[in-house]
Amino acid sequence: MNPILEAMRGGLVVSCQPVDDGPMDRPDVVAMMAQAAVAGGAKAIRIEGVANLRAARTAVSVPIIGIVKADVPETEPRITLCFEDIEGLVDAGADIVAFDATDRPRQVDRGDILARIQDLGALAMADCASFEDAKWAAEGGAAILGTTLSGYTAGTRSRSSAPDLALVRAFGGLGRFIMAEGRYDTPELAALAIANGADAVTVGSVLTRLEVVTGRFATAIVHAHEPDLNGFAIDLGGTKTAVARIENGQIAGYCEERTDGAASPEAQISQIGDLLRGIGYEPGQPVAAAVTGRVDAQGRWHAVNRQTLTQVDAIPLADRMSERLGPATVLNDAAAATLAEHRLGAGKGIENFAFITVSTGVGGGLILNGSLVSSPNGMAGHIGFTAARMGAEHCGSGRMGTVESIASGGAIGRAALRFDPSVTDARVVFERARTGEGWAVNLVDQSAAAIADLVSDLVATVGIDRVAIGGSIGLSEGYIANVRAHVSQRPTLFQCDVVPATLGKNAPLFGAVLGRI
Ligand code: BMX
Repeated sequence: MNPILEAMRGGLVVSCQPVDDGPMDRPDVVAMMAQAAVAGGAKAIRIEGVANLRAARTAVSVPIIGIVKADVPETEPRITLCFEDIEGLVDAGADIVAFDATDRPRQVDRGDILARIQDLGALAMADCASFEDAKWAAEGGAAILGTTLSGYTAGTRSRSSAPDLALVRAFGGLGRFIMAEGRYDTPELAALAIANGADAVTVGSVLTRLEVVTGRFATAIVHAHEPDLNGFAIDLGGTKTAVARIENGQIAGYCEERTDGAASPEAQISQIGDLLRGIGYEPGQPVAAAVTGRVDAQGRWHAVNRQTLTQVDAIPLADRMSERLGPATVLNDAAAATLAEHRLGAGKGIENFAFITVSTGVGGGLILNGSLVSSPNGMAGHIGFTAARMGAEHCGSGRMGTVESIASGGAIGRAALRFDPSVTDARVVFERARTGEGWAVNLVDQSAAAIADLVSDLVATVGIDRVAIGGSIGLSEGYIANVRAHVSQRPTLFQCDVVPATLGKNAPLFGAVLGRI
């Protein structure tokens, strides 16, 4: 049993690395940081630079992991790249020397670096970005395998900003001391690393980079009046299913796939689970979902348009998602988008506001006197199922002549088949309309006219002041101008502001998270 490893096992390692060239970037300050960290319970410290390490060595007796960072032209690796640095660190008192163990090209081969560390009698810690790096290092005799570089190399940059717990688990089979390192910036995440099999956890910036931590607080305060937009969001629409990781109101991770409307709810949840894992989701974390279809007060999910989703009827979706993913909230996609456009987008500051999505279906949501209109049966806002003057078809809801049956992407695509059986979907109709093909121009115009009627109906029904239009059809080029032209032909009393939604395809994702608050 190596006493240095045993001294660290199950413990916290603090990386005392002040911001480069910052006011705290001095050996004496680093030594004080090390002392403070040990006083706070750190079992070891990680230090960058020979001078810093020499100073810290005199201040603490716990194991010290030493590195030297260097920016070498045309070289991606930065951590402990040459023999002189290793010798300097060991001479200064490092017990462990960490080095870049990735297989990226550099002047001194990583195998020679590893051997030199061992020759000098120090323990070698391999800073890895992948399982392959760790396997190579373990076979070379490295004592410690660190997940340090996951997310910081070209091949791993896309990985989420969450800590790479999967890599910690993967190192489990290599029979070496596992150091979880990289983005463990809360006590909960550090504990999660140990729970996932790490022998110790290294934490840096959030403990020793005052500028960085201050910046996070300062940013949070600047955004204090803005809603806390963080979390994993889901948008299950009639055509696409998207997931996103939202961090401080920004989409930090995103991916989407086609929705299979004929799939079972279980299969939908599995697809969502796979997509979420792709953006760093860990089972048990909360999710906020926006879904096409109505969601009643008991959290049950029902398709109104049974052509869009064929197997969705009274599904306790929030419960199912909570069982299979994490604590879940669910609301209708258009209602979610309405919330987002009202709080963050085109409806900001408007007390009586409506959002209409013209996409696979025609959905919507109403804000009256500043609040989202909802109903126990989940039907409130399903304005796509109101009657349209020109409607002559059934839509999947079973009702005849609805706005959805004439204006939605699904309806436009189906109607086009009468004119050209080769047309695949509404996008093709819009392309053909742009080239001036009469039948296509008419279908698009009919859709816009039906939406214009809907706008006037909303003014007549609830006195709406502004309508924002979104969705793949609604935001396509020239569509809103077309709607506005039709609205302007109505008596002024039945007109209102018609604007494009500003959050685009992300509106339901932001709204899902807002709907949770
Ligand atoms: C339909 C209805 C609404 C939905 C709207 C937009 C179903 C399955 N959906 O009117 O609940 O909000 O479509 O949905 O009945 P999307 O699929 O076009 O985003």
